Amino acid sequence: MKSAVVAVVGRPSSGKSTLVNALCGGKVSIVSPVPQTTRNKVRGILNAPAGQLVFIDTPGFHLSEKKLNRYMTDLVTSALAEVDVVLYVVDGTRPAGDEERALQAALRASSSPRVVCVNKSDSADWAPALDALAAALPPCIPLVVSALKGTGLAQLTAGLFALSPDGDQMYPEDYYTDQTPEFRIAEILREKAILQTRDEVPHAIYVRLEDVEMHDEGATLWARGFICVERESQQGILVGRGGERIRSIVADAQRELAAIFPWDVKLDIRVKVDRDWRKRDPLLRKMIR
Ligand SMILES: Nc1nc2c(ncn2[C@@H]2O[C@H](COP(=O)(O)OP(=O)(O)OP(=O)(O)O)[C@@H](O)[C@H]2O)c(=O)[nH]1
Ligand SMILES: [Mg+2]
Repeated sequence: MKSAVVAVVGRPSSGKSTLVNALCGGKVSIVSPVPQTTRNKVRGILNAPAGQLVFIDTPGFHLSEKKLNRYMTDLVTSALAEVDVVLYVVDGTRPAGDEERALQAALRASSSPRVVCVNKSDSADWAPALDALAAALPPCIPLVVSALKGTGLAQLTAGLFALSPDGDQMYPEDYYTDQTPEFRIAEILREKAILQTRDEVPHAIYVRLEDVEMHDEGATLWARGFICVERESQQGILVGRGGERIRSIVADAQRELAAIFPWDVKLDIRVKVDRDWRKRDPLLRKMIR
């Protein structure tokens, strides 16, 4: 049996989380068109006859002096150092810029074996990305996948197992993630809030749950907490006219969570201002890991 921890890295919005979800056969990590959606090391598990792969989805590698981004980039760098195999995901629809080159430099410095894939092969012209990659990271032969359509995944999995050491499985076979219910509730709420807002608002959101309890003799999972934003104007947007938007966000989240968990899910969520939270080290240290 093969067994490996695989760090999934790439620029923001290259499709890392979509790919991890497709590989693990369940919703492991939240997805949106907004860059910097993933903020944590999110684990997803793939069980196959060949063995077990534990994926660590990571935040998009983004060069920025902002505190939150620095914490997230450090997380990517630390993930590169602690895994058996690296899966580098390139967005085939976008030309490589300084950021892609900086990440490639970090990959060249890492001693972990890697698989490179060009994603989004279902759209646009991705062939130039292949040549650029082969030149930047020799001797790699990039694989071509579409995380959205699920194509190329068998070759990708085979390539990862080929580089994986022998070993016992790290998680029971029926697990596809090791996340706590609290983390999954907070993340899915954040995804629904991101999907219903625009511009700077998605980046200003975080979710803080105060209580998570079982009710109705174990039939209902109940959670109370806050969607936090940085300013009153953002609070107004998230609440919406007469509370319309927050109700819609909570309804979307409850629907998805009820499909994930074997319980009915009830959320009691308010919108709150936590001014300049993205500049506070103690909060970021707790949140970004
Ligand atoms: N056309 C196409 N779109 C894709 C594919 N994979 C992902 N996307 C889209 O790309 C956007 C970003 O996807 P994510 O999976 O959130 O990307 P990510 O790399 O995890 O992004 P960050 O967490 O922000 O770094 C979403 O709108 C996805 O639907 C693909 O194979 N084809
Ligand atoms: Mg992501």
